Amino acid sequence: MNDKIAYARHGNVAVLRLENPPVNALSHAVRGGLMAGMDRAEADTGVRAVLLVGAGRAFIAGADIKEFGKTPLEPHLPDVCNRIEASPLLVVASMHGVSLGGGLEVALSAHYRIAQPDARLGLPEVHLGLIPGAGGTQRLPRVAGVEAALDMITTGRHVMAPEALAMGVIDQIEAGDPEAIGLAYAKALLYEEAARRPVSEMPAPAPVDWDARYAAVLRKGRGQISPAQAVRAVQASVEMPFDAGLKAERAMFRELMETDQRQGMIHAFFAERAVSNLPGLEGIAPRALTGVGVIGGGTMGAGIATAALLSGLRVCLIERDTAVAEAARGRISANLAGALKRGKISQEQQDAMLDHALVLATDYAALKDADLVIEAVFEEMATKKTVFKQLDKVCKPGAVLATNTSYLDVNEIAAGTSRAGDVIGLHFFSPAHVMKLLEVVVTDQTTPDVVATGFALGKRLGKVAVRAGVCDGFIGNRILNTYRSAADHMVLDGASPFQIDAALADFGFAMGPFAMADLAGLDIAWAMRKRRAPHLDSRARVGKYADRLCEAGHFGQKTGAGFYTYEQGQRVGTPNPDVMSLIEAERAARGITPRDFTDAEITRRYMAAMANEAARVVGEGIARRPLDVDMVLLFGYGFPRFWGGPLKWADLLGLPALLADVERFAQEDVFFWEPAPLLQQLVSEGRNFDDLNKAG
Ligand code: 3H9
Repeated sequence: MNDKIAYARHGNVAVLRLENPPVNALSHAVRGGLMAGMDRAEADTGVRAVLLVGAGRAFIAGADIKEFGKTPLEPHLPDVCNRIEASPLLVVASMHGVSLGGGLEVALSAHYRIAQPDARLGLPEVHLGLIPGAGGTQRLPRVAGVEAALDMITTGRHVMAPEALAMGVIDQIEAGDPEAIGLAYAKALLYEEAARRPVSEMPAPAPVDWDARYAAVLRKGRGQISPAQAVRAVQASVEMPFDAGLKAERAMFRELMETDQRQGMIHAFFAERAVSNLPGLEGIAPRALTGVGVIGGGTMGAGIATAALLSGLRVCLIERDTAVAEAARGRISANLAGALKRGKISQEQQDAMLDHALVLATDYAALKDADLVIEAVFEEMATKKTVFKQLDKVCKPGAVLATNTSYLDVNEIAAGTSRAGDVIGLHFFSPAHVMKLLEVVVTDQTTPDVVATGFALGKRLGKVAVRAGVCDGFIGNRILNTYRSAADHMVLDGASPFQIDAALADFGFAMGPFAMADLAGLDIAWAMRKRRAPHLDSRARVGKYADRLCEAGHFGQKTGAGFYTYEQGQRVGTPNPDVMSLIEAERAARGITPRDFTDAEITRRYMAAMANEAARVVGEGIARRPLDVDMVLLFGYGFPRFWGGPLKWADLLGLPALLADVERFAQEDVFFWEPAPLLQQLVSEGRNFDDLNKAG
C-alpha cells in the first residue's frame, strides 16, 4: 500500500480509495497501490467484496498523461485492470465526477458499477492521439455493443450517467456520498449473493462492416489516425478471443504512442491549460465584472453581447439609432435561439437574457455603470478614437475600456483617452459566441489588474484567452497574413488555389486559405491590401487576381462566387472557372513561367512561412511563449489539433530542417523568406521551441 490508496475495512467490504489529487490520475504510484490494495483485500480474512472509489472531485480522470513519452513502469495499467477483474472477490466501482480513459477502464474491470446522476464517463484517448490501452476497446463493446462503443471511442465524447445506464455501461445510479453509496451497493450485492461478473467472460458482440467504418472515421478525422485505428481495435474485440484482443489493442496503443500526432495532441492538452497562467500576474485580482457595455451591434458586437449574456453578465449595447439597435437585438435573439436549440439554455433563461439582462441604448450615457466596455465598431482609427473619447467621458472610474480591433494600434487608441492604463484590446473571433479564441492585447500602459480582468472575462465566457502584444494583426492575423502571402506566391508561380486548398485540407486544416477567404469575405482582405499598399516594401510580391475578383463584385460565399462558386444556401463550393484565367493573365503580364508544385511542397512552404513568422512573433515578445502562438492558431484559425500548433509542428519536424527550408526558399525571394532571428538562434544553440515553453 502507499499514500495514494487508502485501505479501510467496513465489515466484509474492503474500500480502496484513490487519493491522487486533483483528478486521481493513474500514476505509477496509484497503479502500484491498487495492486497492493487488491492483494491486501484478498488476504484480509472475512473480506468478500472490494469497493473502488475516488477521493475529491473525480473517480479517475485516466492514465497520468504526464508519464506519456517516458519509459512505462510496472505495473502497467492493463495488468492492473486484469488483476482487478480476475479477483475472486466481488469488485464494485462507485463513480462520481469523471471516469475517463483508464478511469473508465478500471471501472469496466470491476464486476459492478454504480454512479452519481451527474457522473461523466468517456474514453477520450483519441483526443490525445491514442486509443484506450487498458482494455477499453475490448470491454466496452462487450457491455454496450459495437455501435455504442464505436461512437464513444472514435469521438471521445463524454456520456452522462443516465445515458451510460441505458447503454449498459453502469448498473445503477444513485445520488449521495460516493463511498457510502458504493458500500451500500456492495453489501446489497453480497446479500443477494450476486455472482462475480467479469466483462472479459461476456460474449463477443456482433460485427459491423469494419472497412466501411474505418474509411468513414478516417475521412471525418481529416488525417487523424487514432480514431480510425480505434475501429480496428474494436474489430479485434469481435473477431478475437479476449486475451488476443487485448494484445492487439496494446500493440496499436504502443504504436500510436510513438506518433507525432500523439505528441501534438498532448502538447495541445497541456498548452490549453498553460496559456492562461500568466507569470507576473500571480496574486493580482481582476476588477469586478457584473455589467458590460458593447458598442456596435453588427455580427461581431452581437456575437460578443451573446457570449456575455450566456455567461450571466448584464449587457448594455449601444447603436447609433433605434432601428439599428433593434436589428442588433434580432441578431442576439437569433444567436440565443441557436443556444436554446442546442440545449445550452432553457426558454426561461433565453427570455430573461433578452428581457432583463440586455439593454439597448443609443446614448453613451447608458454606460455609466458598466464595469467593462468592448467597442466593436468599424475598423478605422478615427472612428475608434471618437468612440474612446466618448467612453472616457461617460464611463465610471475603474471601468475597463476595450477595443475589439483586429489590427489597429491599441497604444494609439489608448493615448486618446485620459486613462490609458484602463485600455486593453479584446480581440474576439467571429462568430464571437462560438469561436473559442480571445486575444488579450496588452498595451505599453495597460495595468496588471486590467490584464487580469481581460483573462477573467475570457474564462467566464469559456474562451481560450491568449496574451498578445501590440503590432499589426497581433499574433493571429499577423501570422495569417504571412502564410496567406506564401499561398499567394505559389499561385503566382504555378499552383492553383484549388490544389493549395486540397493539399492543406489533406494536412488537416479545416479549410485551405482560399476557401477560408471566400468564407470570411474577399472584400475584407481586399480592404486590408488597399490599407497596406502605401506602406508596402517595394520587394514584396502581392498577387492582383483576388482584386480582379472583388472588382467584379465576387466577395466569396456571401455573393455566391469567389474562388469557388456556391449554389444558393450551400457552404461548399466548386472551383470558379474564371479564376484560373485571371491568374494566367497575371502570370503572363508578370512574365512568370508557371511550374508544377507537389502537394508536399505546397504544405512545406505554407508551414515554413507560418512557423518562421510565428518565431518572429515570439522573438519580438508579441507572444510570450511558443505555446501561446500554437493556441491562437488552433483555436482561431482551424489549425489541425493533432499537429499541436505551428511551433509544435516545427519542433516535430526539427528546427534545423525548418531553417534549411527557409534558407532554400530565400534563394528565390530573399525579402519574404528572411529567417526569423529566434529560429536561427535556437538552431545554433541546439534547442527547440518546447525548451522555451518549459522555461516559461
Ligand atoms: C488514458 O487513460 C490511456 C489509457 O487508456 C491507457 C493507458 C495504458 N493526467 O482540465 P483541468 C490535470 S489517456 C494527468 O484544468 P477541469 C490537468 O493537467 C487519459 N493530469 O480541470 C490540470 O493540472 P494543473 C484519458 C491530468 O475540471 C488538473 O488536472 N483521460 C489528467 O476543467 C485539472 O484539470 C483524459 O484524456 C490526467 N489524465 O477538467 C482526461 N487529467 O492544475 C483528460 C487532468 O496542473 N482530462 N489532469 O493545470 C480532462 O479531460 C480534464 O482535465 C478533466 C478535468 C475533465 C479531468
